[in-house]
Amino acid sequence: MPRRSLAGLLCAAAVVLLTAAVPAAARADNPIVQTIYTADPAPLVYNGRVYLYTGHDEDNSTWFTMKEWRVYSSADMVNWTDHGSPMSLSTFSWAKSDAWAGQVVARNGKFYWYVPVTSRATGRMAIGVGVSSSPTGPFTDALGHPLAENGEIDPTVFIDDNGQAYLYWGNPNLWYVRLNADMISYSGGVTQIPLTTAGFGTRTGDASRPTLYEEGPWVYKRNGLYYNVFAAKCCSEFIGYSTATGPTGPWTYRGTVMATQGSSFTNHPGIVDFNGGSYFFYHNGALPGGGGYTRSVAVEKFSYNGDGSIPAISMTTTGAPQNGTLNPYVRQEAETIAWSSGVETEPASEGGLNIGFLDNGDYVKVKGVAFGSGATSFTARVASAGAGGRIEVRLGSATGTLAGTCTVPVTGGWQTWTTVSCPVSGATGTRDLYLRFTGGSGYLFNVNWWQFAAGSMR
Ligand code: FUB
Repeated sequence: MPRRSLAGLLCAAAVVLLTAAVPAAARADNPIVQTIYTADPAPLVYNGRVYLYTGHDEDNSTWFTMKEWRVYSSADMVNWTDHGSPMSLSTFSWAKSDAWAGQVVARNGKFYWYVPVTSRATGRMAIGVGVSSSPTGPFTDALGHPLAENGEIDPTVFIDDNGQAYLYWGNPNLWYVRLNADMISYSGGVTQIPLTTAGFGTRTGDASRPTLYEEGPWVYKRNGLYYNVFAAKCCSEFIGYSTATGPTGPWTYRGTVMATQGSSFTNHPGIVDFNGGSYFFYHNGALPGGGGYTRSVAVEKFSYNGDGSIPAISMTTTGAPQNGTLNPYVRQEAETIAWSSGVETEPASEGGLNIGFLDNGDYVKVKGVAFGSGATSFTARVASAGAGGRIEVRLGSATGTLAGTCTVPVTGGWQTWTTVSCPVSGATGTRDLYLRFTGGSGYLFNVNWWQFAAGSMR
């Protein structure tokens, strides 16, 4: 039985096509995830890392066919660790379909994930809440029923300085409730935010929707000003924003954050500050096979203007600059990736994920690896029920300087793990690391983690 699904094969083929189309020197780091299609980014800064919550567009989708949500995290904005899918439609027994755009907020040592799904009982979109004690899950249904249900989507949650939390959502309208401190109930009624042209701009050509507001609100506060960044106009969407002096308005339309671009007719904003920089997350159709229903999340760094306004931001393939470096002398997960070609991820029997479905020539790029005065050996945790093969440790590009080669044996199972080591030389300073997987035909092996050492090999 083939291990890789047809969808997986198509996805991998798409990545290979992209690799062929992009010369090595111009290797891009946007979109953030190359192993699957992702959509609706929702970043959260917690404990020195950025956690990125996304939806998952199924391969070959011709609608927003979405069954699960995914989590990635990074300490440097370029190397992202895949944490898999800690929440899916099956988390909510009352949900039928449509694992669409949500957001996670942290409070009281817990993580609350607000998501829209279609209710099995009513057939309408409703807002559910997942809860976990870890930002990477697993998440469970906090309520066993919707928190709110009015047929509308795209929840965003903001906690004000005084502790009052607000849940906003809506398409075609815009609503909010005041959440209680438990984050899973609310006080007062569901309130509709007036969609005035002063507040949300003027849309032409659609009498039923006079303002630009479409969906995907992202509400936050900066320097005493409240921001509502949202997907505007349809279709194709652009990203616009409004500001207010209070969390419930009145809102004033402030203009465009990201103009329509990027081969997806939707876009979806998420904004955070991290280590002194500001970052704008969005989605587009940049991967091969990508489009309106096969989207990919991406990130750009930006600076607010002096008056607090947001500058116009364009999509790039280079993405945000690296914030710091990566330490190769501690265990690094193989699924920590700046860019990859032909690689997929899956749950590992030893915990976390492993990379797998590796064919000859597939590779992972890890950016800005701080080797310092030099590494002398490379160690990897590997498993193979296939052909086995070699891990080529390369620097600068997938065909760059060969610093070492580790042989991977057949271990008798795709989750039967062993540790291999090999000497390396020339890995000094801060370099982009490429782990290139070579061997015969078919799937070669899986990799769970890797680590370099300095000093003499034992
Ligand atoms: O991903 C499904 C829907 O598409 C989201 O809920 C909207 O924001 C749009 O991105």
